[in-house]
Amino acid sequence: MSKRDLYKNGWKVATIKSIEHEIVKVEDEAGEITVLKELPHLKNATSEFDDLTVMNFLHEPGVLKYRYDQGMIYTYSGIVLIALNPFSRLDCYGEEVVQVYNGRSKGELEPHLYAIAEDAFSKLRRYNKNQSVVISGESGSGKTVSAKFMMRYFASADCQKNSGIEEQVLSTNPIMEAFGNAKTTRNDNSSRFGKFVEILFDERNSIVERSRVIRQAKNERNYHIFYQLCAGLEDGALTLMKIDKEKQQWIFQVLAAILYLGNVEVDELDKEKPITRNLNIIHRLIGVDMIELKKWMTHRLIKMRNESIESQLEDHQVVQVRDGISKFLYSSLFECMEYFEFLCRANATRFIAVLDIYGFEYFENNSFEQFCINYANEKLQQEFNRHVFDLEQKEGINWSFIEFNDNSDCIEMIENRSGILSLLDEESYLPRGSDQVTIDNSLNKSFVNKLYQSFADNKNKCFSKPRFGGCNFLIHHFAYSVTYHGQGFIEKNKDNISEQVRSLLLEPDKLKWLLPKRECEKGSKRSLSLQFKPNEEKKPFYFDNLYVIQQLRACGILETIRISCAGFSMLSCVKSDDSRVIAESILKSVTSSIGPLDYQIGKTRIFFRVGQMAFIEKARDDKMESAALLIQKWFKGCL
Ligand code: AD9
Ligand code: MG
Repeated sequence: MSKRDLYKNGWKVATIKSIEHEIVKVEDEAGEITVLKELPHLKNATSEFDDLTVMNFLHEPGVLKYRYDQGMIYTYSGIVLIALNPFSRLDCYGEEVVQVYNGRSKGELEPHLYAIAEDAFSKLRRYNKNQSVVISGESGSGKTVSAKFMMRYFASADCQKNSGIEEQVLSTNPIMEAFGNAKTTRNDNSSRFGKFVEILFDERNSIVERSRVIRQAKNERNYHIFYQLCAGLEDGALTLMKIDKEKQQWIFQVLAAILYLGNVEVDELDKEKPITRNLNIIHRLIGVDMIELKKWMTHRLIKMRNESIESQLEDHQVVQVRDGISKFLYSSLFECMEYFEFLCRANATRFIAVLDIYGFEYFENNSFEQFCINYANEKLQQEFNRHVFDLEQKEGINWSFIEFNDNSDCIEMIENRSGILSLLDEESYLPRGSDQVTIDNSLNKSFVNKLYQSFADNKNKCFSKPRFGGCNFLIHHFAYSVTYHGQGFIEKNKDNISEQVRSLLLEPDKLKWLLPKRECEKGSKRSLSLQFKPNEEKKPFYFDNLYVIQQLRACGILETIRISCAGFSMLSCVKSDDSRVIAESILKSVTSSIGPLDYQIGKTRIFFRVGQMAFIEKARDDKMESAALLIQKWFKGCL
């Protein structure tokens, strides 16, 4: 086993032959000897764990590979469920499996998404508290598929009481995906919007990636809906969302108009030329005034103190306006679809939320879209850290301090008052903002130069200026370091259209219904602020040791396990001193089964060692049941 081999494979199984003077000799299965300067990770006696927290020797887990090779894609790691993408259709999601998990507590059965769903469902009922399931992972790792199975579980569990919900919840998925997903080089069905679905109670927030409408990277595609439109949509796909025929027709017309807008060339807009076929079709489709549209695609109004003057736009600005209109129309349409989805759900007082966002991504060329997506993932990771590490450490619990991958510096660099987003906004709204390194290198004129100045010169550890900078800059994210190409950031960030174009688009009846939410934003200018080789072919059950390790490290899985092993899994809330005393006495009363070392009382929470919480819950259920029996008996006696 050469060191190179080891590096390439992430880990290898070997036997320790000798340890002398801090030199360790190991022999691999092929009989090759390697000399190491430190003790390697020790292999666990068995790999038959379904929760990484119970392993004796904690290291990047061969357990996952062992399970994956046997077709088991789910493994617990304390409160986290790790899912490995099988890239193969599994038969473990059917209705009969839903029924098996229904009503069973987590840990009773094989790890599964349904167990997590059931856990959330039972906590919602038991504590009458809203629950959230956060799904994180790189692009293509399986978040959206998992979210859909979760929703299927909730829908069918809910079905018993509330029939019809399942059909509504699940039927909206294909439509939202048609409008919000597209092929990228990492995922044929990549989400370009973040989705926060609240089941039972309803509200959501999402932002769709707009620039895809006008431009796609090599080997990528526009939103699925455009291809479906061209291929001839099936009749009535939108009917389930209760969108009437007339509105459906308008939706298709807006989509078609976006396609025709893309065909409009700058020279067709020449003042001297007659109205072209493309503009004519756009007019027929969405009813905008052709003459006015042509005028405001090629001119802008500059307001002086007492007068306004129209000035001719340069060619590249005309293209920007044209693309801005497409992006505006598409994102309005997307918001509208969400609104319809919202309307077709029932209202309730409690919810289980499922968050499925666009996963962390990096390509050969990374631009503003990747920056926004990775920033969102950075925030999600921070939330995870806060939930799992910060919270427990702040409770003043007595365990050795565990270092974790704190990404707050990176987030601060992006979002604080003089951070990347502020600099981008500042540059975007300067009359001469430039997103290219200026030839004379005059620093303040370029966004990227401003970044170099603010972060590289100050040696911010989350930022680097590449040796051959050009317009590139490097951000060291929690998951990977990503090189961004600064060109295009400003144009994509501006993402707004002029007052004149906006009111033009709001005029026709065919568009008015589409834009109600947008109208309130009127006047406020808001900005939007490696090659990928492993399993690129999406082969079924292909396990790349190194790549899996990398992903586990990036999201701090091992640190979570260390906390759970060294310490305690949460919780239960302690509100006041009184309840603290009560909780303490309850715990003391059950110490024949739970020892004093199995829990610790923090400032606002109680922490239990792994497994103890389930024990207490079971004890409570037993007590409740016997109390119920007693009451029934007493009641019968009275009768
Ligand atoms: V992105 O961040 O939106 O680009 P996701 O959402 O993480 O990404 P997605 O859920 O779309 O990835 O999964 C990618 C592909 O992996 C799917 O199209 C399936 O082909 C495959 N996949 C993922 N999970 C499963 C699964 N549980 N069973 C079978 C799966 N195939
Ligand atoms: Mg997705």
